[in-house]
Amino acid sequence: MSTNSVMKDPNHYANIYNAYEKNPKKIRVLDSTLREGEQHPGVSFTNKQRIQIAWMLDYFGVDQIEISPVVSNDHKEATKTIIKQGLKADIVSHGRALKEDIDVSLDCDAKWCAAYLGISDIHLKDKLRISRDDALSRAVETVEYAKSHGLKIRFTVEDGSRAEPEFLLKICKAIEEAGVDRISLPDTVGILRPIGMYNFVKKVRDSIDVPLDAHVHNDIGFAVANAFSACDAGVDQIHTTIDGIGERTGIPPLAEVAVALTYLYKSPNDFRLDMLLDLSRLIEEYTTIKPYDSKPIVGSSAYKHKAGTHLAAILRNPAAYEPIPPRAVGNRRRIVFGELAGKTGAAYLMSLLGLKKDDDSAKAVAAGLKGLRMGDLIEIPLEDRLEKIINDK
Ligand code: HCA
Ligand code: CU
Repeated sequence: MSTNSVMKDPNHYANIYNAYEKNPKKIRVLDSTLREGEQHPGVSFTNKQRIQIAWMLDYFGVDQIEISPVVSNDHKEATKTIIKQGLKADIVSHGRALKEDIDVSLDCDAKWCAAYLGISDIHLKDKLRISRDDALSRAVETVEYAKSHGLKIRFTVEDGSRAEPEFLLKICKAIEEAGVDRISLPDTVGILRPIGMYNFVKKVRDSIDVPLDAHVHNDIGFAVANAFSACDAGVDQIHTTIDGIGERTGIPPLAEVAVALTYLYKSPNDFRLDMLLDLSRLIEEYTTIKPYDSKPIVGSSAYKHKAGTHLAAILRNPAAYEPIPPRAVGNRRRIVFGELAGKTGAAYLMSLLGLKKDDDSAKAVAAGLKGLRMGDLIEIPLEDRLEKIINDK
Protein backbone atom coordinates (compact mmCIF):
# COMPACT_ATOMS: atom_id res chain seq x y z
CA MET A 1 0.00 0.00 0.00
CA SER A 2 1.35 3.43 -0.90
CA THR A 3 2.04 6.12 1.68
CA ASN A 4 -0.80 8.15 0.22
CA SER A 5 -3.51 5.57 0.68
CA VAL A 6 -2.25 4.79 4.17
CA MET A 7 -2.59 8.50 4.93
CA LYS A 8 -6.25 8.30 3.91
CA ASP A 9 -6.82 5.76 6.67
CA PRO A 10 -4.38 6.40 9.48
CA ASN A 11 -5.56 3.21 11.19
CA HIS A 12 -4.68 1.05 8.19
CA TYR A 13 -1.80 -0.95 9.71
CA ALA A 14 -3.51 -1.23 13.09
CA ASN A 15 -6.46 -2.71 11.24
CA ILE A 16 -4.18 -5.36 9.82
CA TYR A 17 -3.14 -6.37 13.34
CA ASN A 18 -6.81 -6.44 14.31
CA ALA A 19 -7.23 -9.17 11.67
CA TYR A 20 -10.85 -8.67 10.72
CA GLU A 21 -12.78 -11.54 9.25
CA LYS A 22 -14.17 -10.99 5.76
CA ASN A 23 -17.78 -10.94 6.95
CA PRO A 24 -17.70 -10.15 10.65
CA LYS A 25 -20.73 -11.51 12.48
CA LYS A 26 -23.14 -9.22 14.24
CA ILE A 27 -22.69 -8.96 17.99
CA ARG A 28 -25.85 -7.76 19.64
CA VAL A 29 -26.18 -5.46 22.65
CA LEU A 30 -28.52 -5.86 25.58
CA ASP A 31 -28.61 -2.71 27.66
CA SER A 32 -29.40 -3.20 31.33
CA THR A 33 -29.26 0.41 32.57
CA LEU A 34 -32.82 -0.02 33.86
CA ARG A 35 -32.01 -3.25 35.75
CA GLU A 36 -28.28 -3.69 36.53
CA GLY A 37 -27.86 0.11 36.33
CA GLU A 38 -30.42 0.66 39.05
CA GLN A 39 -28.40 -1.67 41.27
CA HIS A 40 -25.68 1.00 41.38
CA PRO A 41 -25.56 2.70 44.77
CA GLY A 42 -27.59 5.89 44.73
CA VAL A 43 -29.36 5.20 41.42
CA SER A 44 -33.13 5.13 41.25
CA PHE A 45 -35.01 6.44 38.25
CA THR A 46 -38.55 7.76 38.15
CA ASN A 47 -40.92 6.03 35.78
CA LYS A 48 -40.82 8.98 33.40
CA GLN A 49 -37.03 8.73 33.33
CA ARG A 50 -37.18 4.95 32.78
CA ILE A 51 -39.45 5.42 29.79
CA GLN A 52 -37.27 8.15 28.33
CA ILE A 53 -34.13 6.04 28.79
CA ALA A 54 -35.83 3.11 27.04
CA TRP A 55 -36.85 5.31 24.10
CA MET A 56 -33.36 6.71 23.75
CA LEU A 57 -31.70 3.29 23.97
CA ASP A 58 -34.09 2.01 21.32
CA TYR A 59 -33.38 4.96 19.05
CA PHE A 60 -29.66 4.46 19.63
CA GLY A 61 -30.05 0.92 18.30
CA VAL A 62 -29.58 -1.63 21.07
CA ASP A 63 -31.18 -5.03 20.45
CA GLN A 64 -32.61 -5.72 23.88
CA ILE A 65 -33.49 -3.55 26.89
CA GLU A 66 -33.64 -5.20 30.30
CA ILE A 67 -35.79 -4.10 33.21
CA SER A 68 -36.93 -5.85 36.36
CA PRO A 69 -40.65 -5.58 37.17
CA VAL A 70 -40.32 -7.64 40.35
CA VAL A 71 -38.41 -4.96 42.27
CA SER A 72 -41.41 -2.76 43.10
CA ASN A 73 -44.85 -1.77 41.86
CA ASP A 74 -43.27 1.26 40.26
CA HIS A 75 -40.90 -0.94 38.27
CA LYS A 76 -43.82 -3.12 37.26
CA GLU A 77 -45.72 -0.08 35.96
CA ALA A 78 -42.63 1.12 34.10
CA THR A 79 -42.13 -2.33 32.55
CA LYS A 80 -45.76 -2.47 31.40
CA THR A 81 -45.60 1.01 29.90
CA ILE A 82 -42.29 0.41 28.14
CA ILE A 83 -43.58 -2.86 26.67
CA LYS A 84 -46.65 -0.99 25.37
CA GLN A 85 -44.48 1.52 23.46
CA GLY A 86 -43.84 -1.02 20.71
CA LEU A 87 -40.12 -0.24 20.55
CA LYS A 88 -37.89 -2.03 18.05
CA ALA A 89 -35.74 -3.54 20.82
CA ASP A 90 -37.00 -6.56 22.75
CA ILE A 91 -37.95 -5.65 26.30
CA VAL A 92 -36.54 -8.33 28.59
CA SER A 93 -38.34 -8.68 31.90
CA HIS A 94 -35.78 -9.83 34.50
CA GLY A 95 -36.50 -11.79 37.66
CA ARG A 96 -35.52 -14.76 39.82
CA ALA A 97 -35.91 -18.33 38.62
CA LEU A 98 -39.30 -18.62 40.28
CA LYS A 99 -42.76 -19.13 38.83
CA GLU A 100 -44.02 -16.15 40.80
CA ASP A 101 -41.51 -13.88 39.04
CA ILE A 102 -42.42 -15.32 35.63
CA ASP A 103 -46.05 -14.54 36.52
CA VAL A 104 -45.09 -10.88 37.05
CA SER A 105 -43.52 -10.82 33.57
CA LEU A 106 -46.69 -12.35 32.14
CA ASP A 107 -48.73 -9.72 33.96
CA CYS A 108 -46.66 -7.07 32.20
CA ASP A 109 -47.44 -8.63 28.84
CA ALA A 110 -43.77 -9.39 28.28
CA LYS A 111 -42.65 -11.38 25.26
CA TRP A 112 -39.14 -11.93 26.63
CA CYS A 113 -38.20 -12.75 30.20
CA ALA A 114 -34.93 -13.51 31.96
CA ALA A 115 -34.53 -15.72 35.02
CA TYR A 116 -31.39 -15.97 37.13
CA LEU A 117 -30.27 -18.63 39.56
CA GLY A 118 -26.94 -18.83 41.41
CA ILE A 119 -25.24 -22.12 40.52
CA SER A 120 -21.82 -21.85 42.19
CA ASP A 121 -21.39 -23.81 45.40
CA ILE A 122 -21.20 -20.63 47.49
CA HIS A 123 -24.48 -19.34 46.02
CA LEU A 124 -26.19 -22.69 46.44
CA LYS A 125 -24.99 -23.23 49.98
CA ASP A 126 -24.82 -19.77 51.52
CA LYS A 127 -27.34 -17.75 49.52
CA LEU A 128 -30.04 -20.10 48.27
CA ARG A 129 -29.49 -23.00 50.70
CA ILE A 130 -30.45 -25.58 48.12
CA SER A 131 -28.66 -28.60 46.63
CA ARG A 132 -27.36 -28.86 43.06
CA ASP A 133 -30.25 -31.21 42.26
CA ASP A 134 -32.74 -28.66 43.60
CA ALA A 135 -31.13 -25.96 41.45
CA LEU A 136 -31.27 -28.18 38.38
CA SER A 137 -34.96 -28.91 38.78
CA ARG A 138 -35.74 -25.28 39.62
CA ALA A 139 -33.98 -24.14 36.44
CA VAL A 140 -35.77 -26.67 34.23
CA GLU A 141 -39.16 -25.97 35.81
CA THR A 142 -38.71 -22.23 35.35
CA VAL A 143 -37.85 -22.62 31.67
CA GLU A 144 -40.71 -25.07 31.07
CA TYR A 145 -43.14 -22.76 32.86
CA ALA A 146 -42.10 -19.72 30.78
CA LYS A 147 -42.23 -21.70 27.54
CA SER A 148 -45.63 -23.19 28.33
CA HIS A 149 -46.91 -19.64 28.72
CA GLY A 150 -45.57 -18.56 25.35
CA LEU A 151 -42.62 -16.52 26.67
CA LYS A 152 -39.15 -16.37 25.24
CA ILE A 153 -36.72 -16.94 28.07
CA ARG A 154 -33.07 -16.20 28.73
CA PHE A 155 -31.65 -18.14 31.64
CA THR A 156 -28.73 -16.75 33.65
CA VAL A 157 -26.47 -19.22 35.41
CA GLU A 158 -25.50 -16.66 38.01
CA ASP A 159 -21.90 -16.86 39.30
CA GLY A 160 -21.37 -19.38 36.50
CA SER A 161 -17.66 -18.55 36.26
CA ARG A 162 -17.18 -19.93 39.78
CA ALA A 163 -19.46 -22.96 39.39
CA GLU A 164 -18.18 -26.51 39.11
CA PRO A 165 -17.74 -26.87 35.31
CA GLU A 166 -19.50 -30.23 34.94
CA PHE A 167 -22.50 -28.92 36.86
CA LEU A 168 -22.49 -25.77 34.71
CA LEU A 169 -22.68 -27.93 31.58
CA LYS A 170 -25.30 -30.22 33.11
CA ILE A 171 -27.58 -27.31 33.90
CA CYS A 172 -27.03 -25.65 30.49
CA LYS A 173 -27.86 -28.91 28.70
CA ALA A 174 -30.98 -29.45 30.80
CA ILE A 175 -32.36 -25.98 30.12
CA GLU A 176 -31.47 -26.29 26.45
CA GLU A 177 -33.60 -29.42 26.33
CA ALA A 178 -36.38 -27.58 28.13
CA GLY A 179 -36.39 -25.04 25.29
CA VAL A 180 -34.49 -22.04 26.69
CA ASP A 181 -33.99 -19.30 24.05
CA ARG A 182 -30.73 -17.80 25.28
CA ILE A 183 -28.28 -18.51 28.11
CA SER A 184 -26.45 -15.69 29.89
CA LEU A 185 -22.95 -16.62 31.04
CA PRO A 186 -22.02 -14.21 33.81
CA ASP A 187 -18.75 -13.48 35.51
CA THR A 188 -20.76 -12.19 38.43
CA VAL A 189 -17.84 -11.10 40.61
CA GLY A 190 -15.47 -10.11 37.79
CA ILE A 191 -12.82 -12.67 38.71
CA LEU A 192 -11.89 -13.86 35.22
CA ARG A 193 -9.08 -12.57 33.06
CA PRO A 194 -9.73 -12.43 29.28
CA ILE A 195 -8.39 -15.91 28.51
CA GLY A 196 -10.37 -17.23 31.48
CA MET A 197 -13.58 -15.74 30.08
CA TYR A 198 -12.73 -17.26 26.72
CA ASN A 199 -12.27 -20.72 28.24
CA PHE A 200 -15.47 -20.40 30.33
CA VAL A 201 -17.60 -19.50 27.29
CA LYS A 202 -15.87 -22.01 25.02
CA LYS A 203 -16.61 -24.83 27.45
CA VAL A 204 -20.34 -24.11 27.14
CA ARG A 205 -20.25 -23.15 23.44
CA ASP A 206 -18.69 -26.52 22.52
CA SER A 207 -21.59 -28.52 23.88
CA ILE A 208 -24.60 -26.18 23.62
CA ASP A 209 -26.30 -24.71 20.53
CA VAL A 210 -28.44 -22.03 22.25
CA PRO A 211 -27.33 -18.39 21.60
CA LEU A 212 -25.21 -17.04 24.46
CA ASP A 213 -24.98 -13.68 26.27
CA ALA A 214 -21.96 -12.36 28.17
CA HIS A 215 -22.66 -10.53 31.43
CA VAL A 216 -19.37 -9.50 32.99
CA HIS A 217 -18.53 -7.41 36.02
CA ASN A 218 -15.75 -4.89 36.31
CA ASP A 219 -14.41 -5.59 39.81
CA ILE A 220 -10.81 -5.78 38.60
CA GLY A 221 -11.26 -3.61 35.51
CA PHE A 222 -11.50 -6.35 32.89
CA ALA A 223 -15.19 -6.05 31.99
CA VAL A 224 -14.85 -4.63 28.47
CA ALA A 225 -11.93 -6.92 27.60
CA ASN A 226 -13.77 -9.94 28.98
CA ALA A 227 -16.95 -9.12 27.06
CA PHE A 228 -15.00 -9.20 23.81
CA SER A 229 -13.09 -12.28 24.82
CA ALA A 230 -16.50 -13.91 25.29
CA CYS A 231 -17.41 -12.89 21.72
CA ASP A 232 -14.25 -14.50 20.39
CA ALA A 233 -15.41 -17.70 22.09
CA GLY A 234 -18.89 -17.62 20.57
CA VAL A 235 -21.16 -15.28 22.50
CA ASP A 236 -23.34 -13.10 20.26
CA GLN A 237 -24.76 -10.62 22.77
CA ILE A 238 -23.01 -8.34 25.27
CA HIS A 239 -24.69 -6.79 28.31
CA THR A 240 -23.99 -3.10 28.90
CA THR A 241 -25.27 -0.13 30.87
CA ILE A 242 -24.91 3.56 30.09
CA ASP A 243 -21.59 4.66 31.65
CA GLY A 244 -21.17 1.10 32.97
CA ILE A 245 -23.20 1.69 36.14
CA GLY A 246 -24.23 -1.41 38.05
CA GLU A 247 -23.75 -3.37 41.24
CA ARG A 248 -20.38 -2.37 42.82
CA THR A 249 -18.07 -1.36 39.93
CA GLY A 250 -20.61 -2.21 37.25
CA ILE A 251 -20.46 -3.83 33.84
CA PRO A 252 -19.18 -2.76 30.38
CA PRO A 253 -20.28 0.76 29.39
CA LEU A 254 -22.48 1.04 26.31
CA ALA A 255 -20.20 3.67 24.75
CA GLU A 256 -17.02 1.56 24.78
CA VAL A 257 -18.87 -1.55 23.63
CA ALA A 258 -20.76 0.15 20.79
CA VAL A 259 -17.67 1.98 19.53
CA ALA A 260 -15.51 -1.14 19.74
CA LEU A 261 -18.15 -3.20 17.93
CA THR A 262 -18.39 -0.63 15.17
CA TYR A 263 -14.77 0.34 14.70
CA LEU A 264 -12.70 -2.53 16.08
CA TYR A 265 -14.91 -5.53 15.37
CA LYS A 266 -16.74 -4.25 12.26
CA SER A 267 -19.93 -5.77 13.62
CA PRO A 268 -22.86 -4.74 11.39
CA ASN A 269 -24.93 -2.91 14.02
CA ASP A 270 -26.85 0.20 13.20
CA PHE A 271 -25.92 2.36 16.18
CA ARG A 272 -26.40 6.12 16.31
CA LEU A 273 -23.01 6.59 17.88
CA ASP A 274 -23.36 10.36 17.90
CA MET A 275 -25.93 9.95 20.70
CA LEU A 276 -23.35 8.50 23.09
CA LEU A 277 -22.46 11.74 24.82
CA ASP A 278 -26.13 12.67 25.21
CA LEU A 279 -26.91 9.26 26.70
CA SER A 280 -24.11 9.71 29.20
CA ARG A 281 -25.28 13.25 30.06
CA LEU A 282 -28.82 11.98 30.54
CA ILE A 283 -27.65 9.45 33.12
CA GLU A 284 -25.46 12.07 34.78
CA GLU A 285 -28.48 14.34 35.10
CA TYR A 286 -30.71 11.58 36.50
CA THR A 287 -28.15 10.12 38.91
CA THR A 288 -25.72 13.01 39.60
CA ILE A 289 -22.92 10.51 38.90
CA LYS A 290 -20.42 12.32 36.70
CA PRO A 291 -18.25 10.11 34.49
CA TYR A 292 -14.57 10.52 35.43
CA ASP A 293 -12.59 12.90 33.14
CA SER A 294 -10.53 10.27 31.40
CA LYS A 295 -13.43 7.90 30.76
CA PRO A 296 -13.16 6.62 27.18
CA ILE A 297 -15.45 8.16 24.55
CA VAL A 298 -17.63 10.33 26.83
CA GLY A 299 -15.15 11.63 29.44
CA SER A 300 -14.47 15.37 29.40
CA SER A 301 -10.80 14.83 28.53
CA ALA A 302 -11.37 12.01 26.03
CA TYR A 303 -10.73 14.49 23.22
CA LYS A 304 -8.49 17.06 24.90
CA HIS A 305 -4.97 17.63 23.59
CA LYS A 306 -2.34 19.31 25.69
CA ALA A 307 1.35 18.65 25.02
CA GLY A 308 2.95 21.02 22.51
CA THR A 309 4.04 18.19 20.23
CA HIS A 310 0.47 16.90 20.21
CA LEU A 311 -0.97 20.36 19.50
CA ALA A 312 1.41 20.82 16.60
CA ALA A 313 0.19 17.54 15.07
CA ILE A 314 -3.48 18.02 15.91
CA LEU A 315 -3.56 21.42 14.26
CA ARG A 316 -2.45 19.79 11.03
CA ASN A 317 -4.35 16.52 11.28
CA PRO A 318 -6.32 15.51 14.39
CA ALA A 319 -6.14 11.84 13.42
CA ALA A 320 -2.51 12.00 14.57
CA TYR A 321 -3.77 11.62 18.15
CA GLU A 322 -7.39 10.52 17.78
CA PRO A 323 -8.44 6.95 16.96
CA ILE A 324 -11.86 8.12 15.76
CA PRO A 325 -13.22 11.65 15.33
CA PRO A 326 -15.03 13.15 18.34
CA ARG A 327 -18.06 14.10 16.26
CA ALA A 328 -18.71 10.44 15.50
CA VAL A 329 -19.53 9.86 19.17
CA GLY A 330 -21.12 13.24 19.90
CA ASN A 331 -18.06 14.57 21.74
CA ARG A 332 -15.93 17.67 21.01
CA ARG A 333 -12.25 18.19 20.56
CA ARG A 334 -10.55 20.71 22.81
CA ILE A 335 -7.04 22.00 22.95
CA VAL A 336 -5.41 23.04 26.17
CA PHE A 337 -2.97 25.95 26.34
CA GLY A 338 -0.60 26.12 29.24
CA GLU A 339 2.95 25.33 30.28
CA LEU A 340 3.22 22.58 27.70
CA ALA A 341 1.82 24.49 24.70
CA GLY A 342 5.17 24.92 22.96
CA LYS A 343 5.94 27.18 20.05
CA THR A 344 3.19 25.89 17.74
CA GLY A 345 0.57 26.09 20.46
CA ALA A 346 1.71 29.60 21.32
CA ALA A 347 1.63 30.68 17.67
CA TYR A 348 -1.88 29.32 17.33
CA LEU A 349 -3.00 31.13 20.47
CA MET A 350 -1.54 34.36 19.08
CA SER A 351 -3.34 33.93 15.78
CA LEU A 352 -6.61 33.42 17.66
CA LEU A 353 -6.01 36.69 19.48
CA GLY A 354 -5.34 38.46 16.21
CA LEU A 355 -1.66 38.98 16.98
CA LYS A 356 0.96 38.89 14.31
CA LYS A 357 2.99 35.74 14.82
CA ASP A 358 6.58 35.38 13.88
CA ASP A 359 8.94 32.72 15.06
CA ASP A 360 10.63 34.79 17.74
CA SER A 361 7.44 36.10 19.33
CA ALA A 362 5.92 32.58 19.27
CA LYS A 363 9.00 31.33 21.14
CA ALA A 364 8.71 34.20 23.61
CA VAL A 365 5.04 33.49 24.27
CA ALA A 366 5.79 29.76 24.68
CA ALA A 367 8.50 30.62 27.21
CA GLY A 368 6.12 33.02 28.94
CA LEU A 369 3.46 30.32 29.26
CA LYS A 370 6.02 27.94 30.75
CA GLY A 371 7.26 30.63 33.10
CA LEU A 372 3.75 31.28 34.44
CA ARG A 373 3.87 27.92 36.26
CA MET A 374 0.08 27.89 36.30
CA GLY A 375 -0.44 24.56 34.58
CA ASP A 376 -3.32 24.84 32.15
CA LEU A 377 -4.21 28.40 31.30
CA ILE A 378 -7.19 28.07 28.98
CA GLU A 379 -8.79 25.49 26.80
CA ILE A 380 -10.86 26.01 23.70
CA PRO A 381 -12.82 23.83 21.35
CA LEU A 382 -11.09 23.02 18.11
CA GLU A 383 -13.66 22.41 15.44
CA ASP A 384 -12.94 20.87 12.08
CA ARG A 385 -13.87 24.23 10.52
CA LEU A 386 -11.13 25.99 12.46
CA GLU A 387 -8.63 23.36 11.53
CA LYS A 388 -9.39 24.04 7.94
CA ILE A 389 -8.60 27.72 8.36
CA ILE A 390 -5.28 26.81 9.98
CA ASN A 391 -4.40 24.33 7.27
CA ASP A 392 -5.31 26.77 4.53
CA LYS A 393 -2.91 29.36 5.91
C1 HCA B 1 -28.01 -10.07 39.56
C2 HCA B 1 -26.92 -10.98 39.06
C3 HCA B 1 -26.49 -10.71 37.65
C4 HCA B 1 -27.36 -11.39 36.65
C5 HCA B 1 -26.85 -11.33 35.24
C6 HCA B 1 -27.83 -11.74 34.16
C7 HCA B 1 -25.04 -11.21 37.59
O1 HCA B 1 -27.69 -9.02 40.09
O2 HCA B 1 -29.17 -10.40 39.40
O3 HCA B 1 -29.03 -11.88 34.41
O4 HCA B 1 -27.39 -11.96 33.00
O5 HCA B 1 -24.13 -10.40 37.55
O6 HCA B 1 -24.84 -12.43 37.60
O7 HCA B 1 -26.47 -9.32 37.40
CU1 CU C 1 -24.67 -8.35 37.09
